[in-house]
Amino acid sequence: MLDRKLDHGLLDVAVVGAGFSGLYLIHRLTRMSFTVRAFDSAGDVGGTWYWNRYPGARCDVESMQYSYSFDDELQQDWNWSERFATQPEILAYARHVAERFDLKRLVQFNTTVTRADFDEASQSWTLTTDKGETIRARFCVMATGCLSASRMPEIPGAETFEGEVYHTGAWPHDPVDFGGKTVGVIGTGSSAIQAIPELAKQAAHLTVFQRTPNFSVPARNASLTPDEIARWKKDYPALRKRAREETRSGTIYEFAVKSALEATPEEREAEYQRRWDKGGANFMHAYNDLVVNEQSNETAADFVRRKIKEIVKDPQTAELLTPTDYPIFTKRICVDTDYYATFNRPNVTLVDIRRDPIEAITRDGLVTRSAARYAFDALVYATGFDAMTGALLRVDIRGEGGASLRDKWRDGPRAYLGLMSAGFPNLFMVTGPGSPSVLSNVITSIEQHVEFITDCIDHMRNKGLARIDPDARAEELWVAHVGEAAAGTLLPQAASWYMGANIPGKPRIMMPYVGGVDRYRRICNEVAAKNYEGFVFA
Ligand code: N01
Repeated sequence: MLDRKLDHGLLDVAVVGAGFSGLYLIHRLTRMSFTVRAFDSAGDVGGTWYWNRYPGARCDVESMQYSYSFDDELQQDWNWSERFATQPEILAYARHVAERFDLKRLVQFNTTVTRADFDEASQSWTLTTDKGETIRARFCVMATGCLSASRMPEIPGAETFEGEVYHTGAWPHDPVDFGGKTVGVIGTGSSAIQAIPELAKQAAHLTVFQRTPNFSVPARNASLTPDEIARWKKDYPALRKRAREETRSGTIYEFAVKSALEATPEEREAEYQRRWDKGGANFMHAYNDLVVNEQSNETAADFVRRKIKEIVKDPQTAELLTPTDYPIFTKRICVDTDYYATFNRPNVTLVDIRRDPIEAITRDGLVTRSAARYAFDALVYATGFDAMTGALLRVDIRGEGGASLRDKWRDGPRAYLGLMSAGFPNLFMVTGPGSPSVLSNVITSIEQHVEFITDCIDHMRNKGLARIDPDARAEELWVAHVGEAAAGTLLPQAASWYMGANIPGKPRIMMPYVGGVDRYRRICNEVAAKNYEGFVFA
């Protein structure tokens, strides 16, 4: 908790958010002797892992890689128990980091920052919280996360439902008992795909309302053996360096060096099967052109479609679960445990709400356009997030001359390197739109951004500079580059949350930078080396 005896005064840095970005910011800034405070709506550290407590929640990046690399003793001391860590274990890790580096004392929890205003005269930010407090700081860093603003769809009658209501992204802290209950789930994204097999084990009956089927590959999760852990730990620094500097996703996979079209159909089948059996997102690296070449992509999509048919016994259900209208990997690939097989259970029903959309939520369930009625005791919204920009724009950010970031980004987010937006001096974003962020192992990207930002603030202190703002032209060129990079891939073909397509009215623009973590890092390093080229100091 924030030490209340300390007057905030004029802080060097105010940090919004105490997830993995916020924690590392506090750690680095305090070690550089800056005064810093962080603010978070949650009651504890952990960010998205604090909120996403639904049954089955775990990370789809392997735990030996989904962790901080900045402190070798930390990575040597911490032991992950499974190949893919559960949400409780990731949250325990975040708490461990906060305690180990004594970070919690600088976080004010249960506090939502609602406004941030830049003051020209003092070149500083004033943050306003939901408690009516104001905090002044020379720099403001938005460590608000890319997938932290959970989203309820606007369905008529939602407020009339008399049963229990849950959202996967804002799950209660106490375990929910679905035993003997009838349960409805809306959505079939990553969260639903993890939750559905667990809910099906508990519920008397589970009805899944699917609008768009998703591609999912098996996790093949297992306990980590001491040998596996030791193999990683022996070479941790070198492996981390490789992930940071030589991979597009900030994660080490088994990368292929050839196109799917260079392999014979038999070779391809064997390779996809081998990766399917091994489990995890490694599947998507079977060939080096699966996200850029439609024909190659189709070979992988076809393999997964045949798997769905093989696993799901009822042919009609299998067909409904099979994605056909977007390339595989253009939406975030899901990684599951028994997702498709769950539809073989007698207590699970799949309802196609693309053909027959939900008309309204009712007192005891929902009704579709064709007047089909479904009743349940509990309704689970697995309807995702206002990704990348949602959490940022929930704060009313006012830059130079009182201009609003919401207005500036009305037609889509614009930021130089995904780090700062012109007209909003001294305001940084961690994993902001236009950076690799959600297309990478996000902890790798967080570390790179936090290091860039803190080094930049330190550079300003050393040079006696009070203000930094991206040059409008540099920003324009970067936004164009982000768009061109996306256009060279198949990613814009899907109506994904990467494109803002899950939020009615949100501009359709590829928000993350697809150029890769390795390339992006080199660009940022060059920018810094050239005296922060593209930024204007005063
Ligand atoms: O959210 P989503 P998510 N009526 O947006 C449906 C990360 N994550 O929480 O596709 C009916 O993917 C929507 O349908 P459609 C991961 O990066 C990671 O599942 O819009 N349905 C879709 O099926 C992931 O990609 C992990 O047609 C509606 C679903 O709800 C990201 O978070 C685990 C609807 C939303 O899927 C988001 O995943 C979990 C409506 N009005 C999440 N509105 C791991 O690390 C939405 N839907 C493993």
